[in-house]
Amino acid sequence: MAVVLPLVIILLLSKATGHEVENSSKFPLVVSTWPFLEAVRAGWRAIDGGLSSIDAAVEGCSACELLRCDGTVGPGGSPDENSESTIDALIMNGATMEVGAVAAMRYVKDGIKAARLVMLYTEHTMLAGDQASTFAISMGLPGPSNLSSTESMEKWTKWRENQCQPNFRKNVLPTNTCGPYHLKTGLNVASKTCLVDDFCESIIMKSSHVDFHNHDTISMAIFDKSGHIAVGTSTNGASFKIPGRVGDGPIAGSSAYADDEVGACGATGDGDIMMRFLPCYQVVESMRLGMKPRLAAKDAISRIAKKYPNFVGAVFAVDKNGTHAGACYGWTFQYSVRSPSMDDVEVFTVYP
Ligand code: SD4
Repeated sequence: MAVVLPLVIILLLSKATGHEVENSSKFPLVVSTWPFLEAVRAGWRAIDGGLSSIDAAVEGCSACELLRCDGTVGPGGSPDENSESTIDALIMNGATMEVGAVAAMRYVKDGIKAARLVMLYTEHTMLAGDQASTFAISMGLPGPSNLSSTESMEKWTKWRENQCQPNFRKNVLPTNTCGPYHLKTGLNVASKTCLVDDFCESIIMKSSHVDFHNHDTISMAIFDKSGHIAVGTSTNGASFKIPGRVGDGPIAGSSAYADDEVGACGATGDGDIMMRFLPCYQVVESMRLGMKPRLAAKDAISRIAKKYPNFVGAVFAVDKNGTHAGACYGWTFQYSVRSPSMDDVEVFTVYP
């Protein structure tokens, strides 16, 4: 985690949870993936101070972008094959279902603020790549900026020295070194379907290099005093991604989802896999049908695990009463909560 705290403090703040946690004095409420304590505090200060849930989610996620939480939020992390860092971000209003998102945005550090600009000042839902950057800058955000850092460049240099391994290519040659890559001849890729019982090597390989250290994201849900929800997500994605790759971060229903009538969800993990299942949409819709947050979270995660037994990911679920729970697969997950009944952020630990 980028918020580096002495272990003893983390342990003091940490609660192991295998069950649902009811929130006695409900709102406002902030829930976030991982022990991103400063981000949750920033979101809390904003919502407790009377900002809207949208603006508070922006404050919370911006704090993480500024701190470069875990090296995987904000600039300076997850270099792609060309060493460049790009940003995926999303904001969603649970009262109106409005969404703003930026995908693979270059040269602009403020992912979540750019997402809010898309939501507030366009009829679109998502802008991507260079054009997202141009839009964000034209609407007042600083840039163009270099999003690389010393750490991201060192990481990329080591990866090059390691013959560009691991990487996200499949069914191409060469396999053990850097590109340029070309299609394997004689391989009918289209006919190669991966049944669960007959799992493709490529899928196993792909998932195995996504782990706790190269894959984190902030996904934050904020309930204001009246229970209006906003969710926000920001990440620089996956290390050594193929340039142009968009993860689950800017996909509504995948990295986050909210509906004031039901509750909210935030996700983290292997976005390439998770976005195929819209796990946060699944969580919210399951809760709409009456599932408790814990079961809804577990169900969404198991649907993915059933098809991709090597994936790594987690979700938190919060219902409209503020009851929260998490579920994870392939790693131990922590999520953070701040509510009126707490003196400070509390961290909940969920085991696979
Ligand atoms: C992605 N899900 O781009 C994001 C990054 C992440 O924890 O880790 N999330 O795949």
